[in-house]
Parts: sequence; structure tokens; C-alpha cells
Amino acid sequence: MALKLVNVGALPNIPWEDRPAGMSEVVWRSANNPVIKRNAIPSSNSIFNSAVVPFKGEFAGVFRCDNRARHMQLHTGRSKDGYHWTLENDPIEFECAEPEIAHFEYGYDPRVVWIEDRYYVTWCNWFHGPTIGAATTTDFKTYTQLENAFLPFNRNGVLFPRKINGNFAMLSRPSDNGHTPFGDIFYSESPDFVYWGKHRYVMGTKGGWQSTKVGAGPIPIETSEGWLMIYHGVLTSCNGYVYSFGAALLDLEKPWKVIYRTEPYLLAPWESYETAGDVPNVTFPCAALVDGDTGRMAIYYGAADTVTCLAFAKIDEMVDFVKKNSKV
Ligand code: BMA
Repeated sequence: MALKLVNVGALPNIPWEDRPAGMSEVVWRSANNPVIKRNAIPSSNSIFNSAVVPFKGEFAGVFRCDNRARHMQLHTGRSKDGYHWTLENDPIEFECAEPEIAHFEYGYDPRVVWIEDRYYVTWCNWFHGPTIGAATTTDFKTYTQLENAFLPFNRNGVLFPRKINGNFAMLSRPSDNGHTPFGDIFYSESPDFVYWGKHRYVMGTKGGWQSTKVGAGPIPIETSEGWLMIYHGVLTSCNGYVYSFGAALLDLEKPWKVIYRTEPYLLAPWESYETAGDVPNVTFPCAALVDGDTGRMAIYYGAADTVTCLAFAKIDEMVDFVKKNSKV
């Protein structure tokens, strides 16, 4: 692989399926989709838009489980192979020293990343409207809630896996209180995970599949060509929103500078589990595992706001595709 990955460890047990013979797509779906069904735990109506990370030679994650009262909750999951998951039936209860922000009304669309000495979880958190909640954990048993990163209304808070310019760095997508018919990606830094500033504009909408709004997806991956940011884009059809995903390359030290971004999408709702469900026509990536030795990538995405799916790619091919099919 000519592409160099930075700070990406070996992950030989990454879930993986070779690209099907005769197919030329850069991203291909698991033949086992959906890998997590909507009723994988007794309390759930749907399990989707979820984040997983390598954990002690196996895998762990934070899952969006909407329960049968249709409350949006976060649940811990564990897996030996990244395919077969054991999810806690009860939602995560965050430990929070600040009573003013401790009330958990709803949480959804989690992301998880290891930074320096612990895992950080971010999610869309109710605080008089949706904003970016945050917590840390080391064991996926105890979660310590931090200050919300921003004021409402904001969603899709995605951390970088290392400090940039000495600060924590996060992408986010300011929004409204509802289903937000707009949305650009911004960048912010914090020295202490309490005070966020140095806000920079990253990118907004383009034509076609990304014409209504865009939002960062999995944790960006550091490569010799820039940060690889997989992101979702939304098109408004006469039948409602359609969520697809593409990717961009961001400058390594000034990640608000977009070097390349895909004009065509990488994956869009084509399969029946993506086009039918609680919200039809949604593919929503929240996590990507990468094996630093081989460049194999496994992308976890929610389908139709109902189930959790896997797709695969080779990171060097994806970077190549982004560069060759770019319109910034
Ligand atoms: C967004 C979020 C996502 C969801 C998507 C499609 O606003 O709520 O969780 O997948 O809408 O319904």
C-alpha cells in the first residue's frame, strides 16, 4: 500500500469480506446485512447509527437503541468478531457530577474514539434541544459524562483521534430543533474539553446526493494524503430525505481545509433493508475500523433508522477514488 496510515494500529481480526467477484464498487456491503437486527434485545424497536471500536483484542461499542416506547437511548455492546454482538438490554446510565446537565432525556447517533488514555463518546444529547453530549470510559461499564460541547442546536459531533494544535478537535453540524433542512460541517477546538472555540467552517452542501445537508460520520482517519472523513449527505426527494455517504480529504494540521471531496456518493440506499424501515432511504455511517497493516476497512452504518449494517472498502482505493472523483 503506497498510502501511509498514521496512528492506525494492526487489526488482524477486523470483520472482513472480500469484494464480490465481478463488482467494481469502492464500498461493498456485507452479505450478512443487516448484521444487527432491530430486535436484537428485547427492549428495542430498532438498533442503528452506532459506533464500535477495537477493545482488548475484541470489539466494544455504543449503540443507538430506540426502545418500544420510542425513546432514543444508548446501550453498550460487545463482540468477539465485530459481527455477533451482545448488547445490554438496559441503557447506559452516565455518571455526571453536574446536576444541571445530568438529566438524560434522549441520546442518539453516538461516536466513539480513543484519545491518549481513554475512550471518548459523543452523541446527540438533549439539553433543551439537541446538542453534542460527551462522556469518557475506559471499560464500557462506567461512563463519566462531561460538559456538553456546544449550545443547542447541534448534531453529529465527531472527534479527531488526536489533539490538533495541542487541542481536542471536533467536527459538528449546527442544526435546528427538528429535522433540519440545512446543515454544514464546522470544526472547533478545546484545550480542556470544557471550553470550545476557534470555530472554523469546513464544508457545506453541493449538488445531488449532498444538496440539502452534510454531516461527519465515522472518526476521521489520518493518512499521508490528509484526514479521510467519511460523511453523510442528504438529498430532498419528492418522497422525503435520502441519506447517502461519501468521503473527503482534509488538511492534516488545518482540518477545516477541504482538499478533495467526492462528487458521486460511495454508498446510497439501494438494498431493501436501506429503502424500507422506520425511516426509508437512510444509510448513516457512524464508525469505521481500519487494519493498519492491510488497509482493510469495515464501516458500520445504520439502515433505514432500523438496523445496523456493515460495508467494506480498502482505504487506499477509497482515497484514490476521492482524489479522482473530486469536486470541492
Ligand atoms: C437525522 C438523525 C439520524 C437519522 C436521520 C434520518 O436527523 O436523526 O439519527 O438517521 O435523521 O432519520
